[in-house]
Amino acid sequence: MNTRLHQIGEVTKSLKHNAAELGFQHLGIARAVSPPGYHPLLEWIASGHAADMDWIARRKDAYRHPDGVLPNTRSVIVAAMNYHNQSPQPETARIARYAWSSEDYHTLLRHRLKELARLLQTTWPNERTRVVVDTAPLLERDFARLAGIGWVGKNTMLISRNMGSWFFLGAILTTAELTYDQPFEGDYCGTCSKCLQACPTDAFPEPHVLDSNRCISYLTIERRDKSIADDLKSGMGDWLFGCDICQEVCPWNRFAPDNSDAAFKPREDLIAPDLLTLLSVNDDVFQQQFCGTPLERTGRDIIVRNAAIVAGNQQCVAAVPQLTRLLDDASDLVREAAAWAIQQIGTKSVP
Ligand code: B12
Ligand code: SF4
Ligand code: SF4
Repeated sequence: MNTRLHQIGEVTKSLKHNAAELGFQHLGIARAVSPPGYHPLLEWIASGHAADMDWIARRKDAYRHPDGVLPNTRSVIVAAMNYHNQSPQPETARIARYAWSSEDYHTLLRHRLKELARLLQTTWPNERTRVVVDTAPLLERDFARLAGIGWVGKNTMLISRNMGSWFFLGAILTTAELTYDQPFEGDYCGTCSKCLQACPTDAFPEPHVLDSNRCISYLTIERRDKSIADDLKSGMGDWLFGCDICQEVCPWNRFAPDNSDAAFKPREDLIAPDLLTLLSVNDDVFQQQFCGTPLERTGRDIIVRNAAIVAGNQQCVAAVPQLTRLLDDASDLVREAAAWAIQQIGTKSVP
């Protein structure tokens, strides 16, 4: 066999082996092509479904091909890391499962992918690589499908037949050629539509399309400078940060394996956050408590705003003293949410 081809095969094998050692459950490799989801992405943006996430539209040309992220990319290596943990969800405020551990997943995945990329750099020092987790203009789920990891469910999640959908994705783009996996063909959702029916805010205008304006994950994490419409505040229910409903109801997640990796060990105060404590945090306490966690990203004001909305939805009478104090908060988003919550508690407690 030609030496170069042999080397490509060996490096591909080593990448898969090293990925497993680094805690990735699946690593697939796709050719760098213009992704089939590019036109759906443009339609999604044009329909306003990206809401205020302007950073997506601003870079829409770069999504056309991985070259927009790393010029002359030949291969897109996609890795999946399971974050599932069986811990029961509390009766109180809820944080999405992906955010239960002390470390932010962007940092964790980037670090491990960089370690993996070192093999490419040492074998082919003249080739370039770039590690991508979330923030680059790359349709990660589309490339995960092209790399054979799974299919895009009606809830828009990438689903694997072995792992369900409780996993993160990350990618390494490289100018090097590798051995490619077959794209995942087929759609194992069948006639099921549980996720579409279960979404409390009707965020799916149609299967495979999510309107971020209505998604609790967007509302609790990304919507940081505008108020939330009252019907959506009610739809947020107990969700303080993110939302897992369209994954919890998915039959493919029924037997999802756990990840015992110490990096995903959940923190008690994130599995079961205390609403009254959260309503009282100031910036300093927030920083001390949540520095390095996924919650740090939104900052204190947004978490307190969300906590006020949850208190209103739960008609939590015990929260009224804190909510009353929040009527004088420096943040107008917090003041507005506190006023709404007090009104909810008042309205609902009248027989
Ligand atoms: C913006 C964003 C969001 C937005 C918008 C989500 C969305 N559905 O578009 C908001 C804030 C709402 C969000 C929420 C969540 N997110 Co998010 N998010 C992203 C981000 C940064 C970009 C996604 C994007 O480009 N959306 C635009 C749409 C058009 O693209 P898409 O969702 O990939 O859609 C593709 C398919 O739907 C397909 N398609 C379109 N039409 C059709 C039609 C048919 C028939 C078919 C088959 C396919 C198809 O083509 C599209 C383009 O590839 C990605 C990371 C990344 N760079 O990819 C993470 C990412 C998608 N999020 C992730 C996670 C974990 C979540 C949450 C579960 C967090 C939580 N618990 O709260 C929720 C899940 C909500 C949901 N059901 O999607 C993971 C998903 C992992 C997985 N297994 O799929 C990612 C990949 C981050 C990561 N690095 O791990 N997220
Ligand atoms: S994450 Fe929650 S709000 Fe968003 S689409 Fe899924 S069920 Fe609906
Ligand atoms: S709940 Fe059903 S329709 Fe929705 S993603 Fe899972 S299998 Fe597909």
